Amino acid sequence: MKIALITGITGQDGAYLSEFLLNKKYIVHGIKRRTSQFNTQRIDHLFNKQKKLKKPKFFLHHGDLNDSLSIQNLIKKIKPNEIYNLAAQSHVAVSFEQPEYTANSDAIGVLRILESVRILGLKKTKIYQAGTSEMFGKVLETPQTEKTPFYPRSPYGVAKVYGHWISINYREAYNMFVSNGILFNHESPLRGETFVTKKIIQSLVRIKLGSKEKLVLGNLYSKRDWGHAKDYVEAMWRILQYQKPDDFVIATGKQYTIKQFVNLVAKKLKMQISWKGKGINEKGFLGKKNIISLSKKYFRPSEVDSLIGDSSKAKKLIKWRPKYDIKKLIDEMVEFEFKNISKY
Ligand code: NAP
Ligand code: F7E
Repeated sequence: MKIALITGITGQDGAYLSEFLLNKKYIVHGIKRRTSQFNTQRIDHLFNKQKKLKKPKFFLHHGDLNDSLSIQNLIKKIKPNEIYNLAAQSHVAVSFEQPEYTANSDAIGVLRILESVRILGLKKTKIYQAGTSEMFGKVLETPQTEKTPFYPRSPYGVAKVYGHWISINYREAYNMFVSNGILFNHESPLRGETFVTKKIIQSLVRIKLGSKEKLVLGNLYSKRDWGHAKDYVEAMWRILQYQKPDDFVIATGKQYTIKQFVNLVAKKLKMQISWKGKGINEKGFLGKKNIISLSKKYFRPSEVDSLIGDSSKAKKLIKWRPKYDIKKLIDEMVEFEFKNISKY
């Protein structure tokens, strides 16, 4: 029975990956942070189900990527076959406000895991590092592949570039099995509420149900390649099952602007939105009612304008195929909101 350790288990991907690995009969350990209120909502259903079994296979431990000792002690105790390093301060806009914290967890945190595995001499432990399309930033090539040079545009992107290269360095210097996934944006009903897809869907569903609120956004014209987290965690697992450590781009190969995403959600909700005005004064109307406006608050000091990935390598070598397209993703996210939003 394989043992997996997931950092960032309380996040979107951590929840989907836990479920995926439990279904594959793994014993799953996860690192969660101590918080003043419960932060395990995304995985409680898995935990409660496992708790009732004679031999539960799901365990949570307190720890933090910014605390070397907690990481090293846990790895020593668990001796995992596979480590999925998903923990990160993952919000790009927040990384401009907390650059040092972001670097500590998203860059040096990776080093802490690699060093722990190296010092402990766990030669068979495989490590997955959660890399991101944000490393391509101001893109130097379109579409982006494993060979496209990086040009990060945020403290988050810069920290992840360190994580990427230190993983390759440990692979080459110490012959460790360390693989990088370079994952493009992936969303789901479990997506954090401050990321743009979830924010748009939650707000438009509330407006559809009669809320008087306004949806306030930033840049409507950046383009993203959006997939579903369920497909992407399967890619993480496939990456570690590949015969050798390697790096893989995971993307759908299709891109949409934020405005197109809003229009697709509105279409699903049967809301006819018309757009008027330019620049920061651009507004979205439902009939005569202004329901969408822009605020400088949500623009970033430096933006990533356009991302679109080419996953040919993953398709060929690890046989990864996404099952969701943007329509299916939006359908699932919208339906989830209707089920979970009761009253406004
Ligand atoms: P997420 O929902 O924001 O989850 C991040 C997780 O990391 C949470 O469990 C969080 O704990 C934990 N965490 C944050 N800082 C930590 C620290 N210092 N020590 C320990 N745990 C910490 O992110 P996600 O969307 O699941 O993404 C998973 C990983 O993939 C991240 O590394 C992200 O940067 C990367 N990634 C994401 C995407 C995407 O589109 N989703 C694309 C490419 C790469 P709390 O619950 O306590 O906050
Ligand atoms: O922004 C624009 C914003 O915050 C997408 C993380 O998972 O994916 C994610 O990073 C775009 C940007 O995701 C709002 O300016 C407009 O151009 O949903 P997001 P992200 O920055 O692409 C990558 C791959 C990761 O690795 C990250 O961890 O939408 N935008 N208006 C807005 N964005 C937000 N959040 N809020 C707005 O109101």
